[in-house]
Order: sequence, then C-alpha cells, then structure tokens
Amino acid sequence: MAALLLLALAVLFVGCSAFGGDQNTFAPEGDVAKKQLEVFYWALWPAVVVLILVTGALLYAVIRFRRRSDDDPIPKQVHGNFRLEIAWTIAPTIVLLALAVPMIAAIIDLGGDPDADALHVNVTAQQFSWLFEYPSLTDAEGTPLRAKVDELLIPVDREIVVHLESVDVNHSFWVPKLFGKLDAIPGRTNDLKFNATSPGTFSGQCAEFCGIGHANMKFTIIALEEPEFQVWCEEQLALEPGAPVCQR
Ligand SMILES: [Cu+2]
Repeated sequence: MAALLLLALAVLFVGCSAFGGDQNTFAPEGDVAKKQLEVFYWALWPAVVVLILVTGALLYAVIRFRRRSDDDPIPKQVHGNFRLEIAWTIAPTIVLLALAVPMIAAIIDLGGDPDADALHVNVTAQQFSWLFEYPSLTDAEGTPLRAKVDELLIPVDREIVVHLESVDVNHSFWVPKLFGKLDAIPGRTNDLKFNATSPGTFSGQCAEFCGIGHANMKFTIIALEEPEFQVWCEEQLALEPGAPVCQR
C-alpha cells in the first residue's frame, strides 16, 4: 500500500515544473504573470490557514468527544449556539472582503488601457496552430508583418497587446511564465496585455481541448532586446536599416 502511494506521488510530481520545466507559473518572467501569481498567493495562504483551523477543530472534536463504553446510548442533544453562529458568519465575511481589495485592484490594473507605445499583435487560433500578425508593422505596400506559424517575436520590456481570435472552435492562449489563459472564441475578439521582463524563449500551448491535434497545439514567444527586434522587423519587411515603422 505504501509503495503504491509512493509510486502515485512520484508520477504526480514528475509533472511539476518546479523541477526545471519551462511552463511554470511559479517562475513568472513578465509583469502580468507576476501580478497573477501575487493574487494567487493572496487566495492561497488564507485558505491554508482556514484549512488548518477547520481540520484541527474537526480532529479535536472527533477525538475529544468520541463515544466511550460507559456513555449513554443517546448523547446530550444540542440545538444551535447563537454566539458561534454569529462568529462563523462574520469571520468568513471579513476574510472575503479583505481578499476582495487586492483582487479587484489587480483586475482593474490588468484590464486598464494599454501604453501608448504598446506593440499590437493579432493572434489567430486555428486547429491546430497559431498565426501572428503585427498590424502596425507594415512594408512599403502596406502589408503587415507576419511571424512564423507558432512563433511570436516580441521586444523585451515593452507592452504587447494581443487581439485574439479563432477561426474554427474554442482555443485558449497561454504562456505560463508570461500571462494566464485567455480563450479564443469564434466570432469575437478578446484582448490581453503582457510583457516579458527578460529576454528568452517562453513556451505556450493551447489550454482548451480543441480536437484531435490539441496536444500538439504549442507555440513559442521569443523576447528579444529592442534593437535586435528592430533588425528582425526590418529584415522581414525588406526595409532599410532604421526604418521608422520598426522603431519603438
Ligand atoms: Cu486549440
């Protein structure tokens, strides 16, 4: 039995990205992911305290008031306790109200207007890949820049605004180190702001089961330093070095 339990735990922990995986929400590398992790901890720690208090009280009651051999067959009958009932109504209300303050503040913050110099990206989800287009980065003919399928390049430390659409079924856009999930729904556009605070490669994937190829619907976001991003932009659009359209 113990061996089985150990095996089950081992299988479970293999999936933990704390052991070096790169889809780790506990190792955020963007301001949005950091804020979302903060909010998660706001909910987690009070819940842990409540869990310990409730489980402790339960275990105490089970052991302290267990049936003994010399007990009467019918225990003392108790109906209601006004003070206790008031206490366990007011205490959770205070906890929930206190938690609402940082959480609502975070929701307002994350949903605010984008920066004036934010880079906009149109993201289209389809079975089973992701298409990325930069509406403001256009070549001489006005055709917008498109990144490779499943590979979005962004400048580091700059706000990116995603306009997310789907052409077929529901998908979900998710890069654990940069931002939480956002659904891609046919017929509507969902927006998301994020940034990367360090250069690097961040892996993401579709987080909504969307068909037989769902598991392979992965993509990568590559964050480059601003000058490198500009060089890449100029090359892709076949523009002269220093072309204004690629400048921040
Ligand atoms: Cu999908």
